[in-house]
Amino acid sequence: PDNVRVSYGTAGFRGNASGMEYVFFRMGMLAALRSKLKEAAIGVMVTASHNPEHDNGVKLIDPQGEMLAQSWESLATALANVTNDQLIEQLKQIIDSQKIPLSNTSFSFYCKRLQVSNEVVCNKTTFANASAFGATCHDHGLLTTPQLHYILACYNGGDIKVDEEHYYQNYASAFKALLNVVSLCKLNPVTSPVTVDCANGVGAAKLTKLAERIGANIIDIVVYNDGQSGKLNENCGADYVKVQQRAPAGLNMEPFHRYASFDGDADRLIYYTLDSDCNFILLDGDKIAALFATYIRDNLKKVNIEKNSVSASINLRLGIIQTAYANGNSTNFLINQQNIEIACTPTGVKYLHEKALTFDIGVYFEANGHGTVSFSLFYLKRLQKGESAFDPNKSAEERFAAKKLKLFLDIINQTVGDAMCDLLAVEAILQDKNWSVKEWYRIYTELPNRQAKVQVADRRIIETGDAERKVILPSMLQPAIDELVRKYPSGRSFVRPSGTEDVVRVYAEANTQENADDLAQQVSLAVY
Ligand code: NG1
Ligand code: ZN
Repeated sequence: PDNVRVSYGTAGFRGNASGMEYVFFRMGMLAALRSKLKEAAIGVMVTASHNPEHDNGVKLIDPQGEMLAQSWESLATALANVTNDQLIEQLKQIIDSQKIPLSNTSFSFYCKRLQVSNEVVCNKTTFANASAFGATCHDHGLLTTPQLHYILACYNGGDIKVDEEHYYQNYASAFKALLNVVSLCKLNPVTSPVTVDCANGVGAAKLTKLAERIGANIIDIVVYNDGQSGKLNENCGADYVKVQQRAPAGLNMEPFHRYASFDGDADRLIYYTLDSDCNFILLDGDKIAALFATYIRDNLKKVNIEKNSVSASINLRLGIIQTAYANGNSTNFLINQQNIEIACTPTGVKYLHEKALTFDIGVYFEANGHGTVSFSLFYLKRLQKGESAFDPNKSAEERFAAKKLKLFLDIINQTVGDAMCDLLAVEAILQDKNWSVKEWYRIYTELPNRQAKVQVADRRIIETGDAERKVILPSMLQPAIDELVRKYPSGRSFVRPSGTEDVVRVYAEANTQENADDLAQQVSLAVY
């Protein structure tokens, strides 16, 4: 349409579903071209993640299950924005500039979003058009986003028969194997139910299947918001719970029970509970990252891989990658109390993932619950050596720690943040540590914080630097924010244009909730 410009943002294209047909149409073409170039299958995921039901979106997935290469984001944006008259010319430009061998075969995998009125049109358009471009298309129907990443990576890795069932079998057996080792180390393994709000999205049916494969005697998962009565992402789901800092509508919570929420496409996970005074307690991506990293680090210490290795001089690097949204107290806890290396990147999983790969073990989470762990080949080799270097003289504790690290790695979906795998990983760690949610949330206390949105004429005039922690343009804005922040003890605030919504996001934290709310409001006014 005239005067409409879309861009391939933090998570592909997003917008009102009714106006997106041409974007789907063109992404079908682009997927086919990219597949020819990479000589591998490319994924096309149709989802608007945590956004309301009337929205839709589309993103491409690269062969190993990673996000579309950044250099192609601008090609996607250019292709989506040309007029029909310019379309052929634009395609020719892409083919020439990227030297795409048109004679190569191409494959696209795609799967679609649940409960979108024009879903069928969007999907048929993408599908038909990729086919017209010579791609062989595999329709995987409804999947969570991480399931498509997983299936695509397995397929391109040579397992051409991979399907959804393969995903469940893989993670269910990894989880059971880890719990087996965990319960061998203890006399009384604790099991208590976890209630999971699936945001009325695709995750409900998928989690039910995964839980069935594991068995109710091993994990007790109660699915809430399964899509039977409520609307997708409406007053529920990980984003709602995180931003509103309250339970999904209608959920009657009990103190110290474990609750979790997925978002609509099940790539985000957060936990929450009530304390004994019925205060709402959130355990977000920062707390999940802290749990994972300290678990890995503590087991590494027990295994003492370095001692057992051939070249003991090389250290394994463990790092946590955060964004500016990470709570200040989580960063303090990890650096000062746990002595774990921290890196900060701009918002968007692609940046965190890229940074994570620079560590041997990179634990990355956005505060909103999107994250996973990446393990280097070097770490894998060390782990194998650590395991095989064990002789009968080694303690049982050492042997178990090595085994646990290996099995923990197996329940992680390394291609992308995966709510189901992350849930299994949290549940396994809590069981191993004999922790209830209480011990977990007490590892550190979050600074009170607030997120707000400001509608402005053109959010793109805001430019940020220093991993989005500072505003560069307009030049008067950062000094104004600094001045406001100075007024509040433990104050911190930053603003950035959203990559998925037409708003400027404001984040503030301070010593009290009142101050955090106040600071967010003052900064919002400064932006406005
Ligand atoms: P934007 O709209 O760019 O803030 C949001 C999330 C990102 C990421 C993307 C993709 C926040 C503050 N931002 O991006 O972390 O998850 O959506 O879904 O949560
Ligand atoms: Zn999502």
